[in-house]
Amino acid sequence: MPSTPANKRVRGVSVFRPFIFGSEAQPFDPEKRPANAPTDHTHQWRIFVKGINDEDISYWVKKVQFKLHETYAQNVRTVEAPPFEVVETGWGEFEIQIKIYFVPESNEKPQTLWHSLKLHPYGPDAEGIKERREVVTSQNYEEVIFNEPVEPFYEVLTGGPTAGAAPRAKGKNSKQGAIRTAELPNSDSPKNPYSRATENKELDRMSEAMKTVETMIKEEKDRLTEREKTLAELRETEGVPAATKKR
Ligand code: SLL
Repeated sequence: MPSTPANKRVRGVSVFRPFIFGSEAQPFDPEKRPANAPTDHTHQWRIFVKGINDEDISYWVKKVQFKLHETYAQNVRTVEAPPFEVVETGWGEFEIQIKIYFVPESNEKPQTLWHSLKLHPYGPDAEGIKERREVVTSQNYEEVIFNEPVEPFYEVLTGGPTAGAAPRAKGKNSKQGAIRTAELPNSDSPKNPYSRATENKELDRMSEAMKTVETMIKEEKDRLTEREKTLAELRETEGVPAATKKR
């Protein structure tokens, strides 16, 4: 059987994979500070890259490199296996560079993202959250799109051979077991806020916002027409030519 060519691209096909990246932080409980934390540290935090609903992403992510602030010893941390995360303690917020390396079959360059580590609560009830020493989460939903992936990677991504890249029935022709997809769960759960339901809510919110903007534009246009009318009337009554009129 001929082996799959390593560099042949699956033409006309894009495969996307969703993931979440972000941080969680919590102030130390004064009663139980981590024994090895330096005295100026105030928080424990975690930076992570993970699948939606904790889905395993290691079939397409080979490793993740987190570049912490230079105040940290060995500030470049590479995580070769899931969970792709770094747990640390500290006192300050900073930007973390996240570099996602894809599996070797992908033939793709690593992708770089940035995340602002948040230690302090923000938004409504920030004070309450601080007082109760609740976890501060700052995370984002992201999708990586592989345009025309090379054939071996397409197989890794989808769990099946390309077969002309046509959609196949579940399990049919599958060399590696289950067909893989990037579908979101239908509804969210306390652990996972990213679902079709949240996506639909977001779309509704956006179409509401668009309606509001359209109304605002219409009102603004009406006001402008009204002003132009007043201006024309003034010119008429004052009898001053438009070009020379001064205030
Ligand atoms: C700030 N620009 O001033 C930021 C820097 C640095 C954070 C934050 C401790 C490192 C360590 C730490 O939290 N560094 O002691 O290992 O807010």
